[in-house]
Amino acid sequence: MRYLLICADDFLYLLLGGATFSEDPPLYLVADPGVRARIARRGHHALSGNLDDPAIYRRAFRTGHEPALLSAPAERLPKMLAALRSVAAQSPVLILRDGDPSPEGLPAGVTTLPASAFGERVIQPELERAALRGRVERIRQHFLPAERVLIMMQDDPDPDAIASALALRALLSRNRGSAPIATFGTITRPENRTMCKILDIEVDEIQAGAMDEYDRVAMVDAQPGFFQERFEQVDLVIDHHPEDRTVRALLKDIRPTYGATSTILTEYLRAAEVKIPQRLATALLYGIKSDTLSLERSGTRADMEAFTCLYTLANHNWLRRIERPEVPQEALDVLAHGLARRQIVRGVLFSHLGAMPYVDLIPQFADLCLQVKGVEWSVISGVVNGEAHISVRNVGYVKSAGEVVRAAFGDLGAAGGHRAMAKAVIPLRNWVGQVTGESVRRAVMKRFLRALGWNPGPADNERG
Ligand SMILES: [Mn+2]
Repeated sequence: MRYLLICADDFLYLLLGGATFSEDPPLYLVADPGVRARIARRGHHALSGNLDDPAIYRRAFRTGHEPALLSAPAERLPKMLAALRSVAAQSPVLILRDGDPSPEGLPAGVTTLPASAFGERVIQPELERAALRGRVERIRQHFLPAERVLIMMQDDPDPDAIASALALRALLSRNRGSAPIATFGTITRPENRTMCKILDIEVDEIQAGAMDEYDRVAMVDAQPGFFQERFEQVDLVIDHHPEDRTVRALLKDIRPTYGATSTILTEYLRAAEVKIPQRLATALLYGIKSDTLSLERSGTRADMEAFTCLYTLANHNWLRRIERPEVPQEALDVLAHGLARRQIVRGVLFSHLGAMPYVDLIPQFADLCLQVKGVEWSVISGVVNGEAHISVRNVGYVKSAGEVVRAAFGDLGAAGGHRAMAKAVIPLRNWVGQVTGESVRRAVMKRFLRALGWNPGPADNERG
């Protein structure tokens, strides 16, 4: 279907620069024969004539359903529209209008687009991209002469840090040998280790002294002040945590409003037009997903845009394997036991899985149990390597899971989380009294219900 572009002078032609819109080349309708000739000389289609007269529209419309874009001063619009409508009553019409408020009395089927939309939707993002390109260029120039670059992450790197480090290395066109990704700590969380394994990412565990071997040090998803080790000065900091005022970095980009550092790096790669391979896209997408709980927590517009771009580039099979680790068959027996012994008290589903080797299973089971009809909270506990792990989920419109878990278990060990998910990890030696599977189960229930403000009575106990 061909588009009709209607404007007395060559404004639309200059603005659109020969845009094609659809398979059929567009047709320009202008008032001035000289403008028509100029457009035609450049190989585009144009008609000229009186734009207030139906005659020109009779020549232009083939079906009467062609979309028309119209640009004219407000006072001239009604006549032009009337002439157009007399020929094509059904044509969708878009009016590009100047700064004046929307003209009144426009007939039905007419949509308006303010000229300022070009500024906001086209020019401004491009200016931002140009600024980002400049920033990327400065970073590249600074790192260019270095023989060895160190990319540092926090002590127990999370997916956002790992993905950001990988992206920075790609941005600097370096490899593992010339720019290792490192931490002073170690990756502890199983899903983060799975991420590195599936995406083939090597993270080096180094000592503070090893930093002397590098010509340049960059830091992602962290700032020098977050470390126990002292940094004289680092070359680059890219982060989204609140800024530590003492940051000493030659170059820094700290954006606390962003949900993930991976979003900043995705913007860099796009601005610099670096191809994002599948492995890197999957890492960055997972980085954003895990830091923002799939955009549910502190995800901004920027995070969503990066997410959308990465979503089409990522390998979703790898992502699924990282996010949903395989369940060993023996674990099914643990689950079966837990399901059979579940207790539901006032919408809270409790299940204690006892001593078991699969720490991942506890949060997975907590997710599953929240789907049970009538359940608003799921509280799943298990004992792994001498520690009680408690995973809590809720439906989101009740008390904050993080606060309740802190109130219930904060005096015994690490406890905390967010609105809808939280966890506690408690060394068994911290439980008062004799520790048996049964006592952990009962203590979890009692403490949790008390933190919710309920005192469990026998009448509340029901087998779900
Ligand atoms: Mn982060």
